[in-house]
Amino acid sequence: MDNQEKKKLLRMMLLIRRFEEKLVALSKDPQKFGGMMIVCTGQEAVAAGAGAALLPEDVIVTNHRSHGHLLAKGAEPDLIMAEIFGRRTGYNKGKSGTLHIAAPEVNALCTTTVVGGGIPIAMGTAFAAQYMNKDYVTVCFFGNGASDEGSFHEALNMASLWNLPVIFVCENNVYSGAQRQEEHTKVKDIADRAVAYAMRGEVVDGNDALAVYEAVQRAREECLSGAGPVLIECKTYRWGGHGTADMQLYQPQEEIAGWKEKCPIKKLQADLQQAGVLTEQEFQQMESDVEQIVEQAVRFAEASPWPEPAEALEDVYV
Ligand SMILES: Cc1ncc(C[n+]2csc(CCOP(=O)(O)OP(=O)(O)O)c2C)c(N)n1
Repeated sequence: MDNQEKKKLLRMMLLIRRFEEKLVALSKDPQKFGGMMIVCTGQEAVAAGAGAALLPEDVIVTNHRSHGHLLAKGAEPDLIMAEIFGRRTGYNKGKSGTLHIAAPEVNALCTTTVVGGGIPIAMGTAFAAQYMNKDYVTVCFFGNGASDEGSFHEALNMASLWNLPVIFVCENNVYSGAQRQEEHTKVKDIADRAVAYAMRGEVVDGNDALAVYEAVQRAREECLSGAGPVLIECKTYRWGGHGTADMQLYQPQEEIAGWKEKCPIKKLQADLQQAGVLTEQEFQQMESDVEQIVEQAVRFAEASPWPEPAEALEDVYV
């Protein structure tokens, strides 16, 4: 990755951070949308690093913590925000809201909140690529909790059996809802589960955007050469609760503070500044650019029309 691309990576993490912070603020105002928001604050390096390693034709399948994945895949902040606001101009005409956004324009095919539900779907899109002889990979994002679901094991087994071009990216943020990892499995590294399916597994520092980028890029090459699939476990941390309604009583304050010290944005910013690649002024410009993008997205969403009730009957199968 050259220096310009590294700066883009940092900018993407900042955009995700500000986008999510805005949603948290808006969710406290019942006049806006007054519901629970599920955000990825603290985990930005996974979305940004993986997104930077992908090409437009690559597909992503994501889960309930999806906004960062969508932004990093190139989805438009305005259209994501309008969708979250339930407006007709949103990616799914206001029918998805925050939790089911699909942006086929950028091959973000599916957000599913069924924990583990996206994993077999990703296997399916990878099978389609292989069957149609197309050179794209599928990246599936899911949490550590999802790796306990039957769907994870069935999909990994079949993906391995058929050498499918799919990269399973487990975002291990320590928790699943209010449960810590050790309360739901004895397995320490989710990446070890790859061994059971004769697949390559790798643990990556999920707060190091460059490390995630390199791991996903490597896995992408393997997949395209027919040596996939790959399971990548990104060790990271969820700074907030499961959602904004969660009071985080089960998350020790010192644990949160310790992980904030390892902020993925601060890390890359410091690395680039120390290397003389980024000036303080450039960083501040980046901050102000992404803040404007987020403010513009909110303005766009708020100015957009609501769908008409009859539109609920459009775009349905039956
Ligand atoms: C099949 C299923 N079971 C339970 C839930 C409720 N639920 C939503 S998110 C969540 C926690 C998922 O944890 P993890 O997969 O680790 O992802 P994280 O939220 O930590 O990103 C649960 C249990 C669900 N949506 N689907």
